[in-house]
Amino acid sequence: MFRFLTAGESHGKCLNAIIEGIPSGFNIDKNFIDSELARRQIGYGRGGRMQIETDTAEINSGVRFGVSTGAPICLEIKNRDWENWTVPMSVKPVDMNDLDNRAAIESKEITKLRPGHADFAGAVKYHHQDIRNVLERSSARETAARTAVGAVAKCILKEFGITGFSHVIQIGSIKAQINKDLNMTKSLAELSDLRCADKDAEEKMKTEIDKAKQDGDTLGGTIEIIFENLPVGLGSYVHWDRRLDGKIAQAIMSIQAVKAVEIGIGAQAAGAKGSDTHDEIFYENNKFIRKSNNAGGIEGGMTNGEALVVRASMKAIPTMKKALNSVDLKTKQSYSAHFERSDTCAVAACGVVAEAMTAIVLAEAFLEKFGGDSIEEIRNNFENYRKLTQKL
Ligand code: EPS
Repeated sequence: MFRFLTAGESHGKCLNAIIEGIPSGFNIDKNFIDSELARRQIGYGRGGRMQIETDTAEINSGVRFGVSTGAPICLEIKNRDWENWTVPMSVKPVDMNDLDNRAAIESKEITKLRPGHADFAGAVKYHHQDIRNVLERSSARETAARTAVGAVAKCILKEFGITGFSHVIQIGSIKAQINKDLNMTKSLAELSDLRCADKDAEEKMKTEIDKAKQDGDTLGGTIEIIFENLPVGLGSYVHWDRRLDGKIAQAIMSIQAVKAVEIGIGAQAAGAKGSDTHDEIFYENNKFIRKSNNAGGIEGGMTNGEALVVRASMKAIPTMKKALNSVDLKTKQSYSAHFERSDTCAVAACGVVAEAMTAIVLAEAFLEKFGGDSIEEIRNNFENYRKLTQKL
């Protein structure tokens, strides 16, 4: 079973991920993982941290000569910024009688709660006096590790022709025109530093980001994630926790700042008639086909062979120069919320992370359906299923 854990703080030494359940024989390409990490760093409106970091993944185990062995894969991404945080983020106890140490730690202490962040509930739950302990792990920096894991998932999927991409369809109040040509959308999104395929909308989005930055404010938005060439029947209708749409929603919702997930026409389906919602079925050239994809590739919690279309909406980042009213955790007095270096808009990056999370769910479902311990075994299972379903 494909599963993973991540560890690491935003300004700690590194981020780690351990992935379990990758069968043997898959090409695990470090350059590809690094290129996915680089894609996550791009995005107009991102903050100063992205100028410090050049994320790359060290593969510490589970891969030999570029190929998975079946053993757990351990990935490590170093935080370059760590060298500026060795004292305030020290793992070992620090001598607080040393005035330099004390000053370094106190300068990074946070007590003014940020509304919208994990600060309040996290400090209460884990009984922290210094909100730094919450921020360090709740930070979206952790998504670098998920992106690396997602890249490994993509290495599995691409062996079977399954590929995916994301593009930004809204930032703040600006909406992009959606082009039905998926190849064109993908190429244009990859060329855009906002990952938006509509050039006119991209310019307007940049203006809106500049304005928000000037005002000390932040912006959210929506991305669309599309995966193609999926076999029919990943996921299942038989139990609530085997439904693939439910798994995708959980995975996407778990990304920092994501507030809504939709599949296909999503919330629009609530207002549409059944006759305008469901994708009619035809049989042409020995194939079941659809002429629309309002379902977004999932019916009854299973892939139906059409492209998987997922949309994720991200709220504006809660770390703002234009700080909101809040309260100091220690003194209980009213203050403006804490501000430290952050992004004005990270929607483009969120798209790359959402691709990674979708790839992880799909790889897990794929390995569950066609499972085996080696690529050869999985290929046989996959081919047998294909032959069997062709006889239908
Ligand atoms: C991020 C790293 C962070 C933030 C951002 C995402 O770096 P730093 O805190 O050092 O500036 O830029 O995190 C948040 C927006 C957040 O709210 O946690 C990254 O690597 O993506």
